[in-house]
Amino acid sequence: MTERTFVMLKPSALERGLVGEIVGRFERKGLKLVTVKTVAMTRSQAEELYSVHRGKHFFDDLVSRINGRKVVVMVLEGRSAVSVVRRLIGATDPVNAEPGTIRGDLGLDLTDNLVHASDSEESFRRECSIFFPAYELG
Ligand code: 3AN
Repeated sequence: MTERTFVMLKPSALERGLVGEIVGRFERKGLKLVTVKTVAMTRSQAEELYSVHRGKHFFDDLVSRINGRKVVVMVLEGRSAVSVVRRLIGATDPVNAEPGTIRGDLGLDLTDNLVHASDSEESFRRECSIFFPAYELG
């Protein structure tokens, strides 16, 4: 089923010059870029994006490490895009991420693990609306 998913490249992906490498992997897999932009993350956007983790021990660190920094946000489209992107990204902790995945090949830090991607259709709708007004989604 063709679906859409939301992806955010974390600040380290921009700082390390890995945007092309990561977006290239999504494109080579066959996913289509619906829209993409760079934004300076606000605290309220970060808190909303990570709202499911509020109360966890790493929540404050997660938000403060991204607040005010530049990220790339995008919407990708394709067959089973939500699960396909999650598999391309790999396990949350790059130590456990399989070689061949983005986190497995390109990162080591747990909090700053390069990429965020929606884990369900419901998360996609909520996360996408934090960064994109409907008219930008075509
Ligand atoms: P994923 O990004 O693989 O969906 P989630 O949703 O469990 O993983 O976690 C969201 C983000 O929170 C992760 N990308 C990572 O930056 C951070 N995170 C998750 N678990 C931990 C942890 N145990 N310690 C520090 N940061 C964590």
